[in-house]
Amino acid sequence: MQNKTALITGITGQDGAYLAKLLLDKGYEVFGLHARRATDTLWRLRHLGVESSVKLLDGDLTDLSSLIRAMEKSQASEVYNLGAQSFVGTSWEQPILTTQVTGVGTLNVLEAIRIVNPKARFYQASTSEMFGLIQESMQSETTPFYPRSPYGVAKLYGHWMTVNYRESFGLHASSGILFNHESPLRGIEFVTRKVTDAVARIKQGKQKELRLGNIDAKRDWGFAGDYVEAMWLMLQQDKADDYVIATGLTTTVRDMCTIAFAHVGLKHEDYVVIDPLFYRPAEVEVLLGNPAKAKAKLGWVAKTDLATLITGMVDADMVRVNKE
Ligand code: NDP
Ligand code: GDR
Repeated sequence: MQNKTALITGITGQDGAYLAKLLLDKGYEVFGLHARRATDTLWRLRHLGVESSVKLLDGDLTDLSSLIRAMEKSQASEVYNLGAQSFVGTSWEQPILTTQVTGVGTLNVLEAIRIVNPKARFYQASTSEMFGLIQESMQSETTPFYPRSPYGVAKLYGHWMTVNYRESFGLHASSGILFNHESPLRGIEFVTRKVTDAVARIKQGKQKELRLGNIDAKRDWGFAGDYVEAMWLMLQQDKADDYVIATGLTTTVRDMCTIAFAHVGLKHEDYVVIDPLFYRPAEVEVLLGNPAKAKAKLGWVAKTDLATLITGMVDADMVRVNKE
C-alpha cells in the first residue's frame, strides 16, 4: 500500500484509539488532534500500545485555526472526525457546548479541509441518535430523522453539513450512521461500562448496588473494534456516501444486565436499583439498525455478538478493579 496519512479528531476516545491502531497496522502515518486537558487522556492509546506511534497535534474542534494548522502539519489524505461531546445525558446540561463541539466543530473540520486540501477524504461520526423518535421496524439510510436530545440535534447538523459539503464542493465526505458500539475502553458513564464495572465491583465486595435509569430501553450494541473497520472502508470507496453500521439485533438494558451479572454467577435483580436521577428528559426507546447497505457495498458485517462483547468487558473490569 502507498504511504497514507490520516488525521483523527477524538483520537483519545474509544473509537479514536481503535481506529489509530487499525490505521497504524495498515501502514498509515497517524496524526491525532489532542485537546489540552488537566488530566491524562492518553490511557486508551497506551492500553492498545500505540501512544508512541501516533503524532499528536494540539487543537480543539471549536478553534478553526488549530484545525487549519493540523491539516497543514499532517498533510492528511484522510480525516476522521470522531471528536465530540458524546454523552447524551450531558447534552441537556451543556447544550451550547455540545452544539459548538459536536455540531459546529464538524463544520470547522470541513472548512479546514476545504481551505487546506479539498482532495482529502472525510469521515463524519454520525449516530443512530439522529433517528430518535422514528421507530421503523429497522432504521436504515432512508429512515427520516427525529433527534431527541441536544446531542442528537447537534449530530444531525454535522451530518447534513457533511452531505452539503459533498454536494456543494465535491468533497469526498462520508457519514457513518453508527449504532451503539462498546468495548473495554468505553467511557464509564455509558450504560454498558457502568454495568460491567459495577458487576466487577459487586463481585469483589467493593460496591453494594447499581443504580440505573430506564432499563426497558433497547439498543443495537456492537463492538467498537469491528465498527472502526467500517469507517476506514467508507473512505476507500470511489464515491463518498452514507452508511448505517449496526448488528441488526436489539436488546434491552435489562437483558444486557442479565448477561453481565450471570457471567460472574450473580442475578441483576438482586443488585439493580431503579433511580429516576438517570432518566432522561426525552428518551430514545428503541434503536435497531439495518446494515444491509454496508454489507452489500462495503462487504462489512458485525463480527462480535453481544454476549461475547459484554462478558469480555466484565472480564476486563474484573482485572482492572482487582488491581485498584
Ligand atoms: P468518546 O466520548 O470516547 O470520545 C470523544 C473524543 O472527542 C475524545 O477524544 C475527546 O477528547 C474528544 N473531544 C471532546 N471535546 C473535544 C473538543 N472540544 N475538541 C477536540 N476533541 C474533543 O466517543 P467515542 O469514541 O465513543 O465516539 C466517537 C465518535 O463517534 C463521537 O463523535 C461519538 O459522538 C460518535 N458515535 C459514537 C457511538 C458509540 O456508540 N460509541 C455511536 C455513534 C456515534 P478528550 O479525551 O480530551 O475528552
Ligand atoms: P446512548 O448510550 O445514550 O445510546 O448514546 P448510553 O449507554 O448512555 O445509554 C443507553 C441507554 O441506556 C439507558 N440507561 C442508562 N444510560 C446511562 N448512561 N446510565 C444509566 O444509568 C442508564 N440507565 C438506563 C439510557 O437511558 C439509554 O436508553 C451512545 C453514545 O455513545 C452516543 O455518543 C452515540 O451516538 C449513541 O450511543 C449511538
